[in-house]
Amino acid sequence: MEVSLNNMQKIIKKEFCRICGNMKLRKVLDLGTMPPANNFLRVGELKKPEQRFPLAVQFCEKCFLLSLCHVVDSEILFKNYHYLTGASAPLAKHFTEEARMIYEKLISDKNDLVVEFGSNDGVLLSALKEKCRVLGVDPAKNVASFAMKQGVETVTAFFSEKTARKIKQKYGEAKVIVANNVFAHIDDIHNCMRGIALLLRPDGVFISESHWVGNLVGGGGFDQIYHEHLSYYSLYSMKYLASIFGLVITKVEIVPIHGESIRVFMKKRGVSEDSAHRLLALEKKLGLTKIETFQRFSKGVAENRDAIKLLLKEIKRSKKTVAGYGAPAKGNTLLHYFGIGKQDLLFVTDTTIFKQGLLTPGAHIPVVSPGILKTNPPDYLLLLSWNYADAILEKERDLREQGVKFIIPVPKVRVV
Ligand code: DWN
Repeated sequence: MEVSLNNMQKIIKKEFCRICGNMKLRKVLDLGTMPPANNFLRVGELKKPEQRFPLAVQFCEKCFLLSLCHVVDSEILFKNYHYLTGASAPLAKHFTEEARMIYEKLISDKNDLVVEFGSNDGVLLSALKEKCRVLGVDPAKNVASFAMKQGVETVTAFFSEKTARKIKQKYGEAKVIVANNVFAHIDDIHNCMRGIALLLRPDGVFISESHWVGNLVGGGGFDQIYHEHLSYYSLYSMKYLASIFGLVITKVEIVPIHGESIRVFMKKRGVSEDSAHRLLALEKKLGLTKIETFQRFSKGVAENRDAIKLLLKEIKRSKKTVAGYGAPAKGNTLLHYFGIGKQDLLFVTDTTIFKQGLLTPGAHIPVVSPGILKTNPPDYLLLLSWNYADAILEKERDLREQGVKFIIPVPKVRVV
């Protein structure tokens, strides 16, 4: 896939595995070229050419990491960010519960320091700031300002060995370091791990939570593949990475967030609990160490694409209307790869104030406040935020009783 010249300086082809250095990576799914999934546009920006980059994934048969074939410059992806953790109530609840666990199980002194990188709008650290010292790290100034308004001190920078050194000099070592939905976004993961090892107290814990590759190829959806998500972690690949830096994975949980995410606890010393051994056995059983699993997954994605396009065609033929529910980043991968655009969806609703009034990247579908559903509901809603289906279907019970149908798009399309 040739990258146009003016994009060359903004994207590199990843020729080796970022964890183990293996050069023999094998492509398993190619989603074509598309704009970055969180690059929502203002109407006035439509005149400018929209940046599009190749989106494909490759598998490492040495450490079993699934990763993007290309890396887009992180300044393009993260400097002005439209995603707010707090815009999704179930997600805010999840991280508030994680903050409680950190306080109850890992903090023993008010002077203990908790550092979160990729801290976004500070939802997690806000729940801890009265209990211990907290510090956020996030490169997106617009989002970090939200956190600072909540009283969460935030360093507006990418987390790295250099950032960690500066934090250690100013604040001391961290008892807990947290990285939620950011570990998968980092290209130079070795530099990041050196920063963690440098900043973490000898008795400290590093907690990383990322979308689990078992969900990507299982009950979740291919649409979690987009330019921000450079890596798709299994416990196998995480364990390989930790071992390079002398860290031990002492505990692991699969949490029901973003489909299913893997939450890993790493320490400088300790022993692995049974949870780690059990998940490794499950990953082997699911075939997450075999390329054939990912090749089968790719075939299923193409079959689902055909099924969704047929459904939308039938709905259109019956003169019914469809809109999108939620404008998540992943929704833009799904819209692009499935060829769904303004001709299919009237609008997409979203609770994120940053996104309302903008247009989705590429398809340029208007993002509107969910209030429109009270006055002008469509016949069908394509649930692009499928990972919150239970909470949303409950929240929209009235709409459903009026006869509005929800289309759950992945892993296999169904109407509820
Ligand atoms: O790594 C990342 C993943 C894990 O989270 C980041 N790159 C950004 C983000 O990706 P996403 O945008 O796909 O995440 P969400 O949390 O699935 O996005 C949900 C979207 O749906 C938000 O924009 C908010 C919206 N929403 C809504 O409109 N009504 C959410 C809920 C729960 C609702 O009721």
